[in-house]
Amino acid sequence: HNADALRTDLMTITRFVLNEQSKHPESRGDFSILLSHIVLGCKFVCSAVNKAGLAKLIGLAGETNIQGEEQKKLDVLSNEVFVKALISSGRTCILVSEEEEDATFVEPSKRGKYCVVFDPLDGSSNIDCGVSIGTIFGIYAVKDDHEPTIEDVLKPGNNMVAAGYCMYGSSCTLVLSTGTGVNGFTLDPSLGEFILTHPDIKIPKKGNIYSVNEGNAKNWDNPTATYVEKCKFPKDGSSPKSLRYIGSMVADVHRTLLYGGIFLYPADKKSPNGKLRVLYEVFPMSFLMEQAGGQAFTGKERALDLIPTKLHERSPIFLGSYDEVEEIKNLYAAEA
Ligand code: AHM
Ligand code: MG
Repeated sequence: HNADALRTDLMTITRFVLNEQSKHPESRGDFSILLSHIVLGCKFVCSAVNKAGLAKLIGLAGETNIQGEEQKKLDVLSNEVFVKALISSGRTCILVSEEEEDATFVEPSKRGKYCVVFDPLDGSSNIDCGVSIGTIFGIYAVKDDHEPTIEDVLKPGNNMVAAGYCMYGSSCTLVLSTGTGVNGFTLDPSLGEFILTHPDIKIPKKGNIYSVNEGNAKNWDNPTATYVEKCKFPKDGSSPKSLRYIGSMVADVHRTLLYGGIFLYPADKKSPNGKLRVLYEVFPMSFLMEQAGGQAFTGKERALDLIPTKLHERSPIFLGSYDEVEEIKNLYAAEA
């Protein structure tokens, strides 16, 4: 591409998805409409996150909102925005949010064929110090030959038709896959539009960065401990890897996707299923990794093959560059 053409012929996320959908003659634009509502939610949360530091200041000055309520917590606010945006799209039937115990079944008059699983604001422990946080989402298509039930969402990640995340960082970046590769869009605040900035993202086959909460090391299982030890003290003469851990999954996965390496939240003796949630953390990120040429493994199986039995189920996860995850898989295989 020549830079000038890009500057005047903007590939917005809407245009991009409409282009993709036009390759499927049966498509009636439902997905594009759903996505535009997700994008609206992301823009709202981005703006709220940017003002989060100031909201404190306003709070100190004794200001409350029109209803006289106290400032809502950002994760609660983000959840409300996404739920409302998704229902009003008229394209959803079931919603599963990290913020809500139960699934939401959309009333028949507003119902559509998609089920959306999401974590509206992941990494919220990072909000108060201004570190990057994000929204994660996955989308399933539900057959319309029956009344939607919880079983419609307890499906392997492999069944997802799309997945993505939006990172509220030094810039606001939305990374999306509809099952034909991965593309990244950056919000141009002056236009209020996400513009294609990272076409066809491929994760490097190998990587020099590992990303894990090493504070849990004393409780790790053997394969995890062996792998991390090898990152630090390689025996084959190669250089040790660098450690990067933000503690915000979207930011850690985003870096892994762009620079290569591995992100792991393994099982440990205290949390035998790790920490991260299958439906709206593990699955969408695993979907993106595979679509970018990487791998995602649970310690037992390919992450996208896992069949969840509960909405908020957790699973250990190892995801990233093909070769790094392959090494982990071999270590677990040797253990078995
Ligand atoms: P949250 O959903 O409560 O925000 O927790 C999820 C976050 C992820 O973003 C991150 O990868 C992980 O928790 C970090 O956990 P830890 O602090 O145990 O390292
Ligand atoms: Mg979360």
